[in-house]
Amino acid sequence: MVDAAAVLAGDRRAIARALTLIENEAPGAEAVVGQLFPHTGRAHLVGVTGPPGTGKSSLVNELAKAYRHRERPATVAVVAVDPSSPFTGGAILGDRIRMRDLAGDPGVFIRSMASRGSLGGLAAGTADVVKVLDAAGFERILIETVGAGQSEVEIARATHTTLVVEAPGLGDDVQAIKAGLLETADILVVNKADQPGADNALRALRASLDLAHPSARRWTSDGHHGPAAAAADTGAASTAPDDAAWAVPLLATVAVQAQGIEAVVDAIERHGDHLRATGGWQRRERERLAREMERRLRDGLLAGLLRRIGPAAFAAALDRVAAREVDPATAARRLAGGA
Ligand SMILES: Nc1nc2c(ncn2[C@@H]2O[C@H](COP(=O)(O)OP(=O)(O)OP(=O)(O)O)[C@@H](O)[C@H]2O)c(=O)[nH]1
Ligand SMILES: [Mg+2]
Repeated sequence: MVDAAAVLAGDRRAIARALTLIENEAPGAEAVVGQLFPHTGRAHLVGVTGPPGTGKSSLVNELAKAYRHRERPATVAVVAVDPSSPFTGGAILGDRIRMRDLAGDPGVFIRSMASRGSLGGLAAGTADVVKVLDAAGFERILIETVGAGQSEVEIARATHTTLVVEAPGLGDDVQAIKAGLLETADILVVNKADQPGADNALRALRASLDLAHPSARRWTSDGHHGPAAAAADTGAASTAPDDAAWAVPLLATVAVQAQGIEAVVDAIERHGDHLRATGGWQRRERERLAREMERRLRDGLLAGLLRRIGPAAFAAALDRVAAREVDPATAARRLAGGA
């Protein structure tokens, strides 16, 4: 039994139990999330995504530390989503070891999620895990996903702020990576700035940013707003899409030496302020919830339909498709229509 009141009070064991329930897709998980949901909506959700090995976990670790050491510390939850490795997999184990210096701090909660079943299940599970941590009162929730597939990018995007982490030396396919990820970035970080090629990576990304966001002005080097953002701050652009006025900051970090971390924290906070000032916060909130409802409708409809059709009828239809007697669209339509 999970005590929702204990979760709301921030009881770590109750939180852990609720998360396990969700991860196991256990009966009762939905009821707990339902009880907690009215208490959600306060946390600033930050997605951290990027190609494998760019230093996302190291950066998240440093960000969490930085939040704890601020003048007014914020409580932080970290959710590491790893669709590829099983629960005891090396990557997550490595993450756990790296996170050790945060252990024992009641203002930090770290949870790794691995996929048991489908990626869709992972997205649903992550959304619910985030709700629990939000209800438990964590003020910032950092969600790390490897930006390799659509589903992982979707998880990172289902946040208020998306941070894309790149690293030098990814070679010439730097363009290809950008194509999917760059438009989703609210903040772009080149980590491993101590490595050769960092300047090139920064230059290339700056150029790509200018292409991806042609109307946006870069943050000037002294950190002041460009004119577009300034207009938004005065409320003059309050009806404009929030993203148009936000100039994506491009920042360099060395996560393993804790360099450049404060600037990233500042950018995250500034982006949160920007969203609140422009109505973007509510807009992203609605988008996120709409996507979740759509996903649950889709999953529910599909599951119901497959149940109704039954595995035998599905297999029979598949046989005919495989034999090229029927095309997949026609077969699917007939199955759906019961014909
Ligand atoms: N030189 C250098 N190495 C770094 C830096 N940040 C991380 N690393 C190293 O890069 C490797 C990968 O770091 P992770 O933090 O695990 O990267 P990740 O993006 O979380 O990796 P995945 O989750 O597997 O995609 C580790 O060996 C880190 O020690 C950095 O700023 N400079
Ligand atoms: Mg990682």
